[in-house]
Amino acid sequence: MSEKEIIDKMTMSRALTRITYEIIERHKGIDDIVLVGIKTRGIYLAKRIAERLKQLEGKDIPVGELDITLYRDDNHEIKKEEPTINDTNVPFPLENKEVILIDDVIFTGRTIRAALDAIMDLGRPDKISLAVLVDRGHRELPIRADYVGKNIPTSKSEQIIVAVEEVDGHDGITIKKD
Ligand code: 3GP
Ligand code: 5GP
Ligand code: MG
Repeated sequence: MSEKEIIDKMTMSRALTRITYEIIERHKGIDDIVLVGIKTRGIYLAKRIAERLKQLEGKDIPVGELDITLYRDDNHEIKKEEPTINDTNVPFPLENKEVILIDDVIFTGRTIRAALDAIMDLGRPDKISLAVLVDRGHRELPIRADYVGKNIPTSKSEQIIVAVEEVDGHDGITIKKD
């Protein structure tokens, strides 16, 4: 077992700042944008992007939260794990808005598929985009991120540990190998 820090606090901060600039660049104005973070760490990343949008554009962008947990079906010989929606807190209308979903890591894409279902149940936004801090590969669905902090190729057995100050007491990204 080995753990190696691959992204430090400064690099992580710059990646979030770059994503924020990319969001601004791709929109004529950011008035129609809302952010939805995926629990747990996606929510804190969403809040940081909202802070940067405020600093750069002087606008308060709403931040909602989705809690998606793994639904385990262990009754079958083949273990099935599908992410399902546990809790939703998106206290603003989505009509005529562009939703930017924010997660720390994208892996199979199944969490994002579940998140898209949850958003569709809440309303009909004009558009949904996806921002992730890390794309570690291994997609099992035709889902990709529009904004990517870092592409980090991994093996399936490796794990990416995203630490955020608010939860972990420090910022940084570590790769854990068996
Ligand atoms: P997060 O909620 O901040 O995203 O699922 C609980 C935590 O475990 C997640 O934190 C996630 O970072 C981490 N994690 C690491 N690998 C996996 C994985 O393959 N699936 C899931 N669901 N979580 C993982
Ligand atoms: P999915 O496989 O659905 O794309 O990812 C499942 C959930 O687990 C997502 O919220 C994603 O952020 C998280 N996840 C998957 N792999 C990793 C990983 O290696 N590290 C971390 N930190 N989170 C992961
Ligand atoms: Mg996550």
